[in-house]
Amino acid sequence: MIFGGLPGKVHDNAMNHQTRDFAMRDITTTMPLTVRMRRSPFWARSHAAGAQGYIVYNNMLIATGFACGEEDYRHLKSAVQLWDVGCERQIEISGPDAARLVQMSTPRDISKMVDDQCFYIPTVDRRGYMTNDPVLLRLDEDRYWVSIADSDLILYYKGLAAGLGLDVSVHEPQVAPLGIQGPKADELAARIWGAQVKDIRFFRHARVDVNGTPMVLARSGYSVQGGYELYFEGETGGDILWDQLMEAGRDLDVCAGCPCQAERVEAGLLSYLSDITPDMTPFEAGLGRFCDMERDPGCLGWDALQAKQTPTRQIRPIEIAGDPLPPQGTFWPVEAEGQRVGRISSSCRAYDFDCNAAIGLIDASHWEPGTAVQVHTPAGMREAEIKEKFWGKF
Ligand code: THG
Repeated sequence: MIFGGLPGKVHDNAMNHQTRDFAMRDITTTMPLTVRMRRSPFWARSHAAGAQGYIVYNNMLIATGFACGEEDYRHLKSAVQLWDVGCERQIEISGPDAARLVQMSTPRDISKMVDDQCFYIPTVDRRGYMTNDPVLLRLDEDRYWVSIADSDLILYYKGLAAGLGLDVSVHEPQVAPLGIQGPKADELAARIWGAQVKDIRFFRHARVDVNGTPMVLARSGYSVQGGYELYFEGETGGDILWDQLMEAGRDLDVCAGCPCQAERVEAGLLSYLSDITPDMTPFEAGLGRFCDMERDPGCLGWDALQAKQTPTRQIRPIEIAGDPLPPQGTFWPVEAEGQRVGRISSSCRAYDFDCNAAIGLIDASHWEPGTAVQVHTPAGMREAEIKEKFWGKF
């Protein structure tokens, strides 16, 4: 059990060994309640399990932690967690022009995608600037889900569809992904859906039966510990599935969790509007490997990107010296010889590597691995070094 020290009394329910009675704890102490902060079918269970804070993402609440940062991190790396990531909204694009419309938004060639495939795609505007970094799912040749990060990308698709008179439907379906993340995720998913789910390859998906309804289960997720995302459809029944997973995974120490800042920063998983901002190209974001620049696949920003293929600043892993740092609420300036050479957008204590790991956007003059720089942190000026690679799995 990883939730030692939390307020609230233990509710030793046979269905769910880790649910605690948080009925007395009112989220309105930190956030006024309103329907505009939408909540997924898993929110009530996730909240009852002890979510300690939330941010708003795609107009939905997403938890930011359950135990202390280090406990959440160690548990994610050793067991399995259920993540209410319903805020990863789906834009469903269907109809004869669906592939064409999706392709207009990304330089990654989607023409060879197969029906059970997922692609991580940079999406760009006509000038080649990042509008989002979604996971794209191909459901069939004329039906896609664009699983978005935090921006109103749906309006771009609706605008293009209307302006160009495309034969497509663009809408946001009632779909809320549930992350099943961690090294024991395979075992847990197999207990619920059968051993064949272990054969789903990375960034592929299959249909599984969820209490009578077929739903998409993909091998993907915002961690590098392995696992799945179940694209849960509908507004009810999330609590039933949650309880089934908790019960089936009791001996695997399954717990509620959420994307873990320390684990994702040390692995170099980027976050749109933190690490990637709307003034950046995919090349600056280090996402050039997801851009097909040999010939234009039909992306509206492709010509602009051609001219921007050699960036003058780029995302880099950075190690910041010294003790653990406070949480990051602003960009921290990066300097060399008193001149600004970049910014830190995300940082963490990389517990397994006993250092402060960070994601920075660094000018070409100082981005070589081994370069010494200084970072203005709320805890004072710190020495730092550009690294060759992110730290990743331990
Ligand atoms: N899952 C789903 N939708 C999402 C996210 C998610 N939408 C928003 C946000 N997260 C998108 N961000 C990422 C970032 C990285 C990865 C997935 C989503 C990722 N990247 C691998 C990498 O970079 O090595 C693999 C990329 C690939 O090979 O295609 O997994 O978490 N549903």
